[in-house]
Amino acid sequence: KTYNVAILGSTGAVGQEMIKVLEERNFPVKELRPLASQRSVGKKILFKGKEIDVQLACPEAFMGMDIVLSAVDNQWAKEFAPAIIKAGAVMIDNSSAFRMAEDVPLVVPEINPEDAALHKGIIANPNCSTIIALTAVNALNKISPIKKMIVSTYQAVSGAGVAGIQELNQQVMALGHGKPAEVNTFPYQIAYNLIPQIGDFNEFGYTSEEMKMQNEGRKIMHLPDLRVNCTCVRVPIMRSHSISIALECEAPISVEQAKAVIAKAKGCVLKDDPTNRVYPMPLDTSDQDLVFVGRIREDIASDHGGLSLWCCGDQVRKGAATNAVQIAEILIK
Ligand code: 2RA
Repeated sequence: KTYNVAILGSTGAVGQEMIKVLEERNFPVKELRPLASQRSVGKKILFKGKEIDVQLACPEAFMGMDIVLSAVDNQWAKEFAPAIIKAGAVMIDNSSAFRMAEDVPLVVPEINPEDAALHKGIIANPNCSTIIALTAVNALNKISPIKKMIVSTYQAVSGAGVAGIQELNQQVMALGHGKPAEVNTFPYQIAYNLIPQIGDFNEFGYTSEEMKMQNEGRKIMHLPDLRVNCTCVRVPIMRSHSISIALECEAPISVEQAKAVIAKAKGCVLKDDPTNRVYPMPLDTSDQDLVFVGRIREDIASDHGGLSLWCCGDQVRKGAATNAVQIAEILIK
């Protein structure tokens, strides 16, 4: 059986990667319909060696589609969701618009694939840093439910799309030639800098990005009492997010056991031999789908047998496009 698949936001960083991943994973596509805003209409995308015209994203554009991979912002996701459902397609949405909605499953295929079947027309793709962090700790959660995580994220500029990537490139080039850096996408210059703000702050001093780790983690892992203290930082890295995690489970897990289960965990690669300088680094995880995990050690500040670890994963792929295509693969099984 083959399927008609629309890519909503087909010219953005994630939309382009979705098309690439569909081809790489040989997803059974009958018709690929790349959709975008007016300014991109007429552009061509390449799929399986054929050039396909980008069409205007409008309600009628979803007619005849079986699956819509959506890589647009919250406003457009909300705008088009009714038409997508009315057309009888399933929307796999990368925005945060529907992630916490009661009747919308939030799915990381390695963690809670069974939730996908509960959809009522929309399945939400979790936030990129949530996907990467939870994929890394999933094997530990299976041994003993995670109670608490202290997380720091080091998020690539690709999280802000093509504009973020272009901004870092422009700044590095300009500054290298004694010219001024242009600052548009991020609050401050990102080249040679770290910005401890992604999203808006709430009344407790946490950003919307930081609250996602707890809110989405609770839903994906079915841990309603999970507590997460997250600090999200934008770093001058192109594509991979890096994440530091200190966690406590209901029962202590030894470092040896943690390494053994993570080495076999779906979606993970254990890169943990620090005395030989073997540990995850963002340059190593770009352009592939696995989450590299290392620096696994006892948390010496924990009174409850906690562990610390470090992980890296490609934000555009496993953090967005590949996770969405994996959800589509669950749907057609
Ligand atoms: C970011 N997670 O990194 C957000 C959206 N991709 O900017």
